[in-house]
Amino acid sequence: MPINKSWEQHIAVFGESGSGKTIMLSSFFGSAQEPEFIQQNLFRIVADDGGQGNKLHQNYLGMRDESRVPITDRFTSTTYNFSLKLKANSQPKKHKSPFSSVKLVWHDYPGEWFESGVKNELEAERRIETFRNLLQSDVALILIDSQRLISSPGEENLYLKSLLGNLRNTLLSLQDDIIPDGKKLEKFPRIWVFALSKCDLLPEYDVYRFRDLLIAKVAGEITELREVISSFVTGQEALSVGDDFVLLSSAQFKSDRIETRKRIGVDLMLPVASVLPLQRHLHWAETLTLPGKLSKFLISGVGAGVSLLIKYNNRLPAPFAKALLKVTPGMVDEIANLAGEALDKLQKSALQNKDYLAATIAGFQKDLENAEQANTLLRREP
Ligand SMILES: Nc1nc2c(ncn2[C@@H]2O[C@H](COP(=O)(O)OP(=O)(O)OP(=O)(O)O)[C@@H](O)[C@H]2O)c(=O)[nH]1
Ligand SMILES: [Mg+2]
Repeated sequence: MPINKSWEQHIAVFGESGSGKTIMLSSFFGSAQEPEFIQQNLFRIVADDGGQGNKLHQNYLGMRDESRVPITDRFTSTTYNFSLKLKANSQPKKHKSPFSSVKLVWHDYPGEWFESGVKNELEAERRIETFRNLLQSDVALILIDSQRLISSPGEENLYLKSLLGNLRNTLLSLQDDIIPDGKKLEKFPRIWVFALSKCDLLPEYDVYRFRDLLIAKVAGEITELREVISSFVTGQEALSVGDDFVLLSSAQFKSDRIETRKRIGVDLMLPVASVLPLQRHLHWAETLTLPGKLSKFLISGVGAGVSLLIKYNNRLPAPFAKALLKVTPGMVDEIANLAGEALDKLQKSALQNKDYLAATIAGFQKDLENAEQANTLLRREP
């Protein structure tokens, strides 16, 4: 199996207008420019488009220093390309990473488009184009806005139903353009995570309460959404819609100030975009009877991450590339699901070898574990 030279993970974010998408992105990028982030991590996050990066950073600084929220950017469907630059490139040759780069591509789908549709032909074309682009994502986030839940006490179900109904209808209306010949897709976001945005407004919520709210109010709509999504893809069993939940807050918004340090879940976006699909895809490839091509596809998409983890597992022969070819999905799954002490060991060994990429991936796995322990993330059982 060839190992990708560049490991590129995409994430798609769906949320109605005002649900907090732009601020989350600004908080994600801006906080990564803070000295403490740079000192604590083995990588830096750089925007491929400097102008776009500066704009996000400026948004963040406006919040941090002047308690000012950025002006809304409705209708601007934008893709943001970030590169993870590893700190040192002084790795000994034998530990050189198999990749030249790691990238995160963030697709922002304008909320207006799924609330009120498009206004004209040109916008319709842009919408299809935007949607095609974001199909490269393994993970899609659906934002549920805490503010909207608060403003309709006792009637949360109306908001939730309309949100999920809009998303479902948007997908249906795009179907003929996305798969005109009815030929189903291998590459499509297969993990749809529910995210409670602005969760600082609902401090009494943990991730279990958030899940319970959705199941109690809109279990039927979630099933319908899953049906629509599954009508796009091959291997319908390899799909997670509403099995994972996360709490998000881009900052703590107080009446007189915005505390950008008090973030929840924003720092999980990299692990959610990379390690979550890695584990899930491997598990599917191992346990489901899928068309052979799809199984291969699911593994190859995340092969880059797997190869790093295999490299640090002593039971497998080096070089890791060879190991990857030989390894059975069962073993791969076991490695990708290392937890606790075993994960610490892997991270330590990677650090000793100055393999900062492997150490970073192991760190991401730990971040997911920690968030689960803090009840801000709930992943489905494998
Ligand atoms: N309490 C709180 N408020 C937030 C948070 N994030 C965003 N907000 C508020 O929500 C408003 C809208 O956020 P945006 O990020 O602009 O929303 P959007 O999803 O990008 O909206 P469109 O661009 O119109 O699709 C902001 O002006 C803030 O007042 C958060 O984490 N907590
Ligand atoms: Mg926006």
